[in-house]
Amino acid sequence: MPVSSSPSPGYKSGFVTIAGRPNTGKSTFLNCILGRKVAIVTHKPQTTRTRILGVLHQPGGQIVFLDTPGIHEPGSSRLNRAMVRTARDACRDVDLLLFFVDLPHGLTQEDLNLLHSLPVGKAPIFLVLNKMDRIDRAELLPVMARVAHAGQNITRVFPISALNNDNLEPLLARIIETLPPGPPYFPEGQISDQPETFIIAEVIREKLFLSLHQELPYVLGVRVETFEERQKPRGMWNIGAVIMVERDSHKGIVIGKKGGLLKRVGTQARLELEELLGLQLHLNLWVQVKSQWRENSSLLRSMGYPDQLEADE
Ligand SMILES: Nc1nc2c(ncn2[C@@H]2O[C@H](COP(=O)(O)OP(=O)(O)OP(=O)(O)O)[C@@H](O)[C@H]2O)c(=O)[nH]1
Ligand SMILES: [Mg+2]
Repeated sequence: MPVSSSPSPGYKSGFVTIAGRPNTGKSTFLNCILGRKVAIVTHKPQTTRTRILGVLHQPGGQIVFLDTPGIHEPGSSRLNRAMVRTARDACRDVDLLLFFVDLPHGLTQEDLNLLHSLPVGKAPIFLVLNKMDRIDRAELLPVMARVAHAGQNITRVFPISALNNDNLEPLLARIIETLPPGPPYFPEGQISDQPETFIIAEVIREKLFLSLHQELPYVLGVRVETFEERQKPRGMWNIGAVIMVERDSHKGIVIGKKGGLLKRVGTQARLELEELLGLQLHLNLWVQVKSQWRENSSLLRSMGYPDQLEADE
């Protein structure tokens, strides 16, 4: 529902979904465009697990971005199926799709198959070739030749570097141009719709993703159990968060020798969250073994992964 029924003449607004394969830089792009971290980023695929909303307020319009989990073969877990379904569903009824491609990997057949399978209807598609800082100009030519055969409703192609904020301005200008006239959907100042407890859990998960290897990042989840201001001293907030893992052996690894890994992750998360939230924090983390947590729909919902699980039940 728009928040104002009488926007200034020429004002544009609309929903723009950011989709593509994992690790193509979708969340990096969203954070860069907003100038604020709303989505966590790691070098590992499948970092984003749910739809992340980010609102960009511009003088001439409002862009509501939906960052999505990278679309992958979902395998067997309910969490992964929900991730993929969430991403696909976020492509429906949008005003524009930004389809992200990892430029150093080229525009692969897998990218094209995925693009053709998305339920975008008649919405225009911008192909965003990200990570151009990692290739030579000459390497762009074969990719552009392939784009010509990509078909679909691709109306524009943008080589960019989300990491270096390179070439984002023309992309932004074209996005605004493409959106329909309409009033803003969100009030000035609102950047996202995620509760603080969600971003807290996500930042903790990001630090865990960065510190852990092999399958461990994928079999852990974080849920914030408490987030409250202390009576004394006021201005200090307590956060209690549980890290769920699937096996006893995982628990030991996450805690680390003499609790070292957990302590390090806790400090990294706390420092970042203090800056992000502008609060003084005391962060208490503990690890719990819950063998089937990725299959448990009520647990998944309580962790902020509510989208589209119903159809799976
Ligand atoms: N060199 C380079 N690296 C980038 C660029 N954009 C993103 N990255 C890196 O690519 C990796 C993945 O970035 P994310 O933003 O998490 O990618 P994503 O598409 O959101 O990944 P999923 O959430 O797993 O689907 C990170 O290590 C980023 O730093 C870029 O323009 N250039
Ligand atoms: Mg992401």
